[in-house]
Amino acid sequence: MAGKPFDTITGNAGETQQRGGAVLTTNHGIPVSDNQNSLRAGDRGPTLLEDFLLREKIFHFDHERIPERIVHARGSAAHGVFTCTDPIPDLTRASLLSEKGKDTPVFVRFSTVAGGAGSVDTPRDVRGFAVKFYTDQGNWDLVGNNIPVFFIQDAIKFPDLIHSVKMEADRGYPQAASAHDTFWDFVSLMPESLHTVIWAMSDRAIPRSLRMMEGFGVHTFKFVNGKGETSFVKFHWRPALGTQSLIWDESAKLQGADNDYHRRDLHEAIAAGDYPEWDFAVQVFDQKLADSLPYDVLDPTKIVPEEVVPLRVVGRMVLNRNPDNHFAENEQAAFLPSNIVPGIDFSDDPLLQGRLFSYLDTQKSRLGTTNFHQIPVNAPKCPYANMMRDGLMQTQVPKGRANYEPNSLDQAGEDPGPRASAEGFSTAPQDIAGEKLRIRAESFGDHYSQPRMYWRSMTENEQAHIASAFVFELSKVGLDHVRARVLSHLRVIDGDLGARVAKGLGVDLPEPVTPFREPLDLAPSDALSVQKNWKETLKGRKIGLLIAEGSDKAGIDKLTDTIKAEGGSVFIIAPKVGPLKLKGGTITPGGQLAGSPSVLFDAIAMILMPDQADQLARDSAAIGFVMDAFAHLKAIGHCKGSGVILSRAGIEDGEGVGPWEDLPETAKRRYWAREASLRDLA
Ligand code: HDD
Repeated sequence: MAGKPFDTITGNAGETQQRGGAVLTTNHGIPVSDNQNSLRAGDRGPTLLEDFLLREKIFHFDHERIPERIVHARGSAAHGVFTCTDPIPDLTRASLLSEKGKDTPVFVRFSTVAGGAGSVDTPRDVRGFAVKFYTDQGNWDLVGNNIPVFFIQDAIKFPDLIHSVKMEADRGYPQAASAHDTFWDFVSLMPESLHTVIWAMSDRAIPRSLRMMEGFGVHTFKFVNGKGETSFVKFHWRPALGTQSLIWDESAKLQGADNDYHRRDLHEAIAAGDYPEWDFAVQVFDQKLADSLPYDVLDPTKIVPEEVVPLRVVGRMVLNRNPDNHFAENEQAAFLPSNIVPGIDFSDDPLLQGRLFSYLDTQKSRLGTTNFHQIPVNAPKCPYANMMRDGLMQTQVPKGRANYEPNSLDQAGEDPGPRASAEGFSTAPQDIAGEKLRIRAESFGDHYSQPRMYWRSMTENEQAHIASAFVFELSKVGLDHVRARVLSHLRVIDGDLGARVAKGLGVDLPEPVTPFREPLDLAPSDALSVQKNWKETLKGRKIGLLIAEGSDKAGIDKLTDTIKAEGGSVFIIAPKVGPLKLKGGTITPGGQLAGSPSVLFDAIAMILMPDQADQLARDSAAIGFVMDAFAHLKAIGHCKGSGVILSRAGIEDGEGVGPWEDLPETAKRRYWAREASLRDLA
């Protein structure tokens, strides 16, 4: 029997090419008649060099990638708006903080530090928190992290730090992991890193969501008001959903279940209108207070606890728009700590001073041109003009003769071009005297008091997570002397910490190092603990609901509606992904059980008919679903029928495990106390 005619354009029997949308053209606007076939000599002959359509398309594709960022390569981004809620013109003349209700557009990029652009979202790592404020006085980039301190005190050590944490030089692994010899070798020899390291070993380094991270400007900056008076300031972002973290086993399993866990979560939340929000707070203090502290506020390995200098909330940021294009916006975004606006100024923090050079320099090698500021995501939204001209990829067409200054072309009646103004950025005057030296200030010399304060501010469960993270990481260290040197530092931070990590590794505790300064017992700060500040809410939380054929639709609807009413979301999972006949209707599930493990959710529920539950009780995906939820300290809601799955997994009713009707309440928490009975933490 003869088939349909063969289509010489698509190569499909009987299919004609789909047409619609705008006319496809070359990059030079020439309309294209065939985007499926290259130009050949004869229907089976060689391709012709004259095929400019083929060559242009392949040429462009061959050059699609640009160098990824040397650090923070993997990032997720969003647009939004910053609103001033409490103006502080007495402290700063920055216009974005000058008027209540004043809106400033922002672009934010969150990132991991160590992994490449294609690495997973949930390794143990510091997270970047970079905000570009497009203010009416130019762009202010607050390029911070989700941890308020940094590993090193001087920018000259940055390449060494990053080389040590990234893939080892000879073998090219591990990717996106600090658990290897070279990182811990560096740490053990650089005790200034210990404060950031203890944060990185805490649950802060495995955030549940980018929406649930605090952000910090890290360095001490300066505010300058209209009278030229200065004060010190530290910047903080506080997530409206509260700070929430994963636990280690969960984050490791997420690396298999969904490489894009954080990126997807951010994108989906914004697409659903569930806009992520942060309060913007400042800690402002003067030189007198700085002088009274037992550490140096110019040292980026130190925080100023909020019990010492309280936070003042001055604004709110809402992220309300996903990027239209990942490359154009996220990949080409260029953040520069040197982008600062009148009213804000740098401090002498030596790490910050080094950063002021590095970021501008890096953009040239990544984006290839000094005109990277003209890329839409980087361009100011206020007018900008100067005498800088030309360069690769210049897209602006300045008019007139004046491209130098001073000039007197105004006297000839021509446009003389832009001029500096007294309102412009001016550096706050500061007395500086001293010898020219390469030296580390003695006031930067205490590396143990603040890690000790951090350790002592944690809950018991958080301490167990920290000690276990040290055990995990050091268990991957093959060099005994490196491991021993780390332990000799840990016991100075706190005897209990050192002993627990040594015990967890099954090694002897070495002699302590002798610190330059005897550590102080600083007062613990409750604000540092994630668990002590947990927000009991369903907002932003995602419940995985396992159903199967015949499940009760009324129950499913009731649970879904209650959770949604409180700001949570429900994802329906079933053994098969096609439409499902239920008691009382049909539902098309969001995911199949094997591809929707419980690590993807904050809590789970099961509404199943007994025969379906019996069948699932023989399926390892269903057993794994409940076992992991239990092991990850999540709430589990079940119906009578689904009890058989729980008993097969050895799970009994108890705190957080009970009838599905209780789930809207129980799903607001994690059950930390359950953990001691589940795994041997250090
Ligand atoms: Fe950095 C990127 C944050 C110290 C050199 N850094 C980068 C990003 C963040 C941070 C969030 C990603 C920005 C984006 O999303 O595009 N960096 C920090 C913080 C630091 C810090 C909070 C300490 C307080 N960085 C630091 C030092 C140096 C750099 C000391 C070099 C001397 N950082 C860079 C860089 C990057 C960068 C190599 C890579 C890509 C880029 O700048 O644009 O220049």
